[in-house]
Amino acid sequence: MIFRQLFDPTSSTYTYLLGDGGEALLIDPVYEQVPRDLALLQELGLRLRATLDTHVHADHVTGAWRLSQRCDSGIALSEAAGAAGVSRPLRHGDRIDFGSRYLTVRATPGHTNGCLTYVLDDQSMAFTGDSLLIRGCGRTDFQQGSPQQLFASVREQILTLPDACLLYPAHDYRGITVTSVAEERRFNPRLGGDVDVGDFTGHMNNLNLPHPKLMAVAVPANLRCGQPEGDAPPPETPAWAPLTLRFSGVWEIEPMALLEHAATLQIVDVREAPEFIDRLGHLPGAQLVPLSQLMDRLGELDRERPVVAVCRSGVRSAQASVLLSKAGFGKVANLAGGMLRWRAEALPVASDSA
Ligand SMILES: N[C@@H](CCC(=O)N[C@@H](CS)C(=O)NCC(=O)O)C(=O)O
Ligand SMILES: [Fe+2]
Repeated sequence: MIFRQLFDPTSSTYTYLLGDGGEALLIDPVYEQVPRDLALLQELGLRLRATLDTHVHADHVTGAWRLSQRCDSGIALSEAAGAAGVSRPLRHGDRIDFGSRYLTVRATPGHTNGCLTYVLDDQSMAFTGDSLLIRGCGRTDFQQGSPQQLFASVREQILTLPDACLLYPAHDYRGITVTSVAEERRFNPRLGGDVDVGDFTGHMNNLNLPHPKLMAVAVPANLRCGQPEGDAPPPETPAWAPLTLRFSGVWEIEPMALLEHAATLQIVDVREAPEFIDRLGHLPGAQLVPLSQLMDRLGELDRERPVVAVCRSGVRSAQASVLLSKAGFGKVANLAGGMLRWRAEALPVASDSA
């Protein structure tokens, strides 16, 4: 059997590829990582049979719909999630085949009402979504979450698997990749050892976490299995630089890729004038056109050359990218993470005034 664990650094999400007999499943694919997943499937000679989400995610958009468009793959998700566009609504006890292997479905509600855990046929691995994280668990304060339900799900459906069963979560915010049933039974501070449902509920009701940054976008999008609103087909990948399409529709360029392609591009810094020469500095050769003046100064830009918009964190420049595209510029991208990431990666800066 082929097994790969893939990571999305933006949302700290793990996507899992399982393959056998030329057929593959992807568990929890991420919208922006679909080109990566397609390349891997192609290189490993696998046909994608289905994508399986462990639940309706609140922090990133699923790649399920986008992959189904490219691979004709099925879309599997808990029936209880009530999402549109699911081709295979799942229930506890269902079986999902790939090659000569299969996963069984266990309902593990509590983080959301539709959370599922997928267990490999020989019980050597299980994919727990956010029901059980490494030494932790998913929060229970939205999407019909319930600490009492989560406690029962983990104790009865996950920690009853064999000691040696490896557990693969949907996220880890510290970069730890895998755990086991024996380890979590002993060391999970919320759900292992002698903790009881009262202790657990008290803990979970006092987490006071801010909502995920993307929640307002991700939940409605995931209730459509990641299909963008409207009928527009996903745009072709531009060839002028390696770019990533964000679910918002904005193309992004990574700092290193921008450095490599800088000579052929126009770099437009959309911050205000004082920021251009403050301690962050600016990209060598950048042209200063503050966002507030952009639409009045389009004539200063070359419509034939690709434009990369830059700001402090990547938020204002994302808006600038949308405005430029709407104004008819065909080759536009946003610098991912803005000057903050550019500086964090120790790339060259200038500090002269415009
Ligand atoms: N900072 C992250 C937070 C993500 C978050 O809240 N994740 C959920 C899973 S969808 C969770 O249960 N996290 C558990 C925790 O942070 O302890 C974001 O904004 O996306
Ligand atoms: Fe989640």
